[in-house]
Amino acid sequence: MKTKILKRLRGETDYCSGQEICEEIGVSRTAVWKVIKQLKEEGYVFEAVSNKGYKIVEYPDIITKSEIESQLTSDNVVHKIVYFDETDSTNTQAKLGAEQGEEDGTLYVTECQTGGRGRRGRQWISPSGSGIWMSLLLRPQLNPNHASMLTIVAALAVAKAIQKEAQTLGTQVDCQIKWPNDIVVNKKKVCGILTEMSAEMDLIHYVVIGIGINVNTTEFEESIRDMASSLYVESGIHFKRSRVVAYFTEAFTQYYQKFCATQDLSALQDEYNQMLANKDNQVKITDRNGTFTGTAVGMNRTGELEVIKEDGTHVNIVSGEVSVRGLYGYV
Ligand code: BTX
Repeated sequence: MKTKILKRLRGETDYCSGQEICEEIGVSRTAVWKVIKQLKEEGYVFEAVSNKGYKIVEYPDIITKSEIESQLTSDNVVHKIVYFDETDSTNTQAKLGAEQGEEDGTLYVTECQTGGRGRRGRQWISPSGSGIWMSLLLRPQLNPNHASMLTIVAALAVAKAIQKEAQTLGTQVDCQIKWPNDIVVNKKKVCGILTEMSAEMDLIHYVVIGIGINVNTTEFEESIRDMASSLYVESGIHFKRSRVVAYFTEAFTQYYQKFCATQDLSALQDEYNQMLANKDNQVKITDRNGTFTGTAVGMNRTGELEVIKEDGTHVNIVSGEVSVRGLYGYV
């Protein structure tokens, strides 16, 4: 009910009377009044005029269930939000949910993670109040070998969401993707993605795509200060986190549909490569066998990074146990 009332008020530029809301949503005036009281407590600012009704004039920067759900379109891949004020890791919660039968298209979101995880056991620092820490549970009908491409689909959707929110705020952010799935602004990491899967040889039970975005963060721990940043630090503008989440779900829905139609990245490849950091630049590749340098050409339709080595030979780098860096730093 809270989501419905918020959605109704959000869509309105004019005043909306309590009576109208009651009739449209089918609830009592007391119920509407209670929800409006709750919303005020959460930081929504209302203008109320007698005989006209209510209008929201200010939205808080929160990422609660109703704040996000009230912005989702009906054709969205994401149709349910599970919200925590604090949790260990939204990936862990999404996996638990999946094991207990939670549906495809559920997005787990939290204000703060106490055990945020990066890839290969690394830590993801997830303080309260300034970031987006979320995990999308999907049950795709895909060959498990193709699931890692979903990370790329998500990276592209995050980049698009950041650009769209910047546009909404009347600015621009030069957002790039560091292959395969870090989002960078001005060569600094503002987002990381961790995809986990439960599958058999030829059947995916579920995939969890965990996304961490430093949105309005101003302080970074010593250990990541050199390479990490936030959208606020890089643009000087406060981004509305719930809108970034909503834009992400919209972009993800579009890209995911295209990806599922071909089961590869052929329809996304050009857009991805336009945003590829290091494109046509020298990169240093480190894998189990050592390090070599080459020029990054672009991502192919299966998600590999094509690199031309110094001796002119072409190699396709598969994500996983490999690190790609710029010659002089992280990008
Ligand atoms: P990654 O292995 O690429 O990045 C982890 C590395 O990034 C760390 O070792 C550290 O150097 C650096 N780092 C840690 N925290 C941050 C940060 N806040 N900003 C920038 N750099 C940082 C990337 O792994 C995958 C991250 C996924 C995070 C999401 S949040 C929601 C979901 N839940 C969860 O536990 N993980 C995912």
